[in-house]
Amino acid sequence: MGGVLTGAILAVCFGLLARADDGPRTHRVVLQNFAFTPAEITVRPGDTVEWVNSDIVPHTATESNGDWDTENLAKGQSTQLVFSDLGTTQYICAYHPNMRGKITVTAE
Ligand SMILES: [Cu+2]
Repeated sequence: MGGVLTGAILAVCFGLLARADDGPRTHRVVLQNFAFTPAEITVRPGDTVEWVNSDIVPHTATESNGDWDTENLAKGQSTQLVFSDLGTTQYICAYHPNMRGKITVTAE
């Protein structure tokens, strides 16, 4: 009981600390059940996006015009890219083009 309450208070404190930290962040996108989760994310310039493949089949995260590409991600593999340019970028999985994701880079 006391442990649960302490844990909750600590969680709130860490949440506040995380919000006060203005440095670059890493946003994780999980590739699972033939979908990017979350499919749409908003990041700040300089933030990192990490894709983690939790499916048993390989996937990619490939920008729709080929501007960037994680290349093949096998089961359990992950890779990271840093996004610096403002704007919206859309991507698919090269093997399963019905998998769609969107990243919005904003300084707001
Ligand atoms: Cu795929």
